[in-house]
This record gives sequence, C-alpha cells and structure tokens, in this order.
Amino acid sequence: MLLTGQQRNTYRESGYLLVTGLFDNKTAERMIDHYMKMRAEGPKPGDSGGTPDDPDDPTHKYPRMINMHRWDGTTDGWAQQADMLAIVNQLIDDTPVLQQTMLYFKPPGGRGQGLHQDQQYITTEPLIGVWIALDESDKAVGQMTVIPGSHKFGHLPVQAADTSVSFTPVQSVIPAEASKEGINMKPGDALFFDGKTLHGSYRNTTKDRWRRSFICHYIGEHAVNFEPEQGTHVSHLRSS
Ligand SMILES: O=C(O)CCC(=O)C(=O)O
Repeated sequence: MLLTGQQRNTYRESGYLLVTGLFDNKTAERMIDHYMKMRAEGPKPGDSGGTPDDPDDPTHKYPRMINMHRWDGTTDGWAQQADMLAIVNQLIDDTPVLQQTMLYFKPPGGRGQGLHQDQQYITTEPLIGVWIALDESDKAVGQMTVIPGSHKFGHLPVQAADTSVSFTPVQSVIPAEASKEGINMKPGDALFFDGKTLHGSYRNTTKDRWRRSFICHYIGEHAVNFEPEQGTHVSHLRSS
C-alpha cells in the first residue's frame, strides 16, 4: 500500500496517521474471536490486569496480553501483514522489525491508560506503534487519545498516574499548552504513531460495549538503542 505525500507529511507533522480499513471487518471479527478464546484458556505470559487498587476494574478479569506473536503463529501473521509492514516502512524509512504485540480487551467499565510516550518503555529510535481497532472505538468506550505534535516535545518526565482512571501506574508529565484529540475508529482502522507521541485513553463508560484493540510496535532494521535521560523512563519512577 503506497501512502500519499500528504499522509507521510501528516505523520511527520502530527506524530500520527489514521489509515481506515487496513483490515477488513471479517478479519477484525476473527481477531476478536481468536483472542477471546485465547483469553478464556487462562493466564498467558506477561498478562497485565492493572494496578490492584481498583479491585472492581473488569480489566483484572480480562488482562491485556503481550507478545503473543512469540508463541502464536496467527498473531505473527497479522502483525507481519504486508500492507501494515509497507506503511511502517514508508513512515520510518527503514525495514520494519516487529518488536512487540499486545491485545487490550477494555471491557465495559474498564479503566483507561494515563497518557504516555512509548519510548518511556522501549528505548529504541525510531519506534512506531500501530493501534488497530477491533470494535467501534469512540469517546464512550475510551477511544485512543493523542496529543497532536507531541512527538516534537522530546522525551518527557514520567510521574505517577491517577490509578482511579489508569490501569497502569505511570504516565507522562503533560505540558500545559498541550491539547488532546480523541480518535474515532471503526473495526479494522489503524492508527500509526511515533514512539514520542503522547497517547493513552480514558475509562470505558459503557455498560455493554467492549473496546478491543490489537497493537503492534516496530523498530527499524537500523534502529539504535538510546540511554534515557534521568526521570524519563518508567523504571526511574519505580526506583525513586
Ligand atoms: O489503548 C490504550 O488505552 C493505550 C494503548 C497504548 O498505550 C499503546 O498502544 O501503546
């Protein structure tokens, strides 16, 4: 899939790009079926149900899965889908190397995730995330929320997140002037975002709608690791 110059420019300037219909509806449905069955099998390596201080958060019953591609060939196939790799290639100007896969279930009532930069976790440049909606994703279900242009802020300090709304304990210190944008997405739509783009989400406020998403992270074949500045990596907060 060839991106237009305008799409590449949007990614460069805003730090993210929405590509609608990257996967068709049937594939999004197959993903839901596949991962719901996998979740029902029981715990998987690296599961995270979030901080324990909100015991009623249904995320504890549907923890997010990580790195399924390491032990599930079907996940690896979806993460190495030709159009997805082609788009990543054009956005990072390098051959993509799959770094991480995740599945967020976000059941009705589930907490969101405090806004953060992915390079607070994965210290490689370049880094790109791809967030694929499996359900309709809007404000009510706690859609992906980004701060346009925040990839130009550099690496921001980390701070403790408000775990009454975030299932993870760490978030970024958000500059006062930053304004957030919620991204409406349909099943199969994909959001590509830079490793420095501030993003996260709020609680799923519905009683009956899920917000499942398949998430992949890629680095480039020529990517380099960097040493995070003091105070800008999640491990710095945990040890302080
Ligand atoms: O889905 C969310 O709430 C946040 C996802 C996220 O942080 C990511 O895709 O890197």
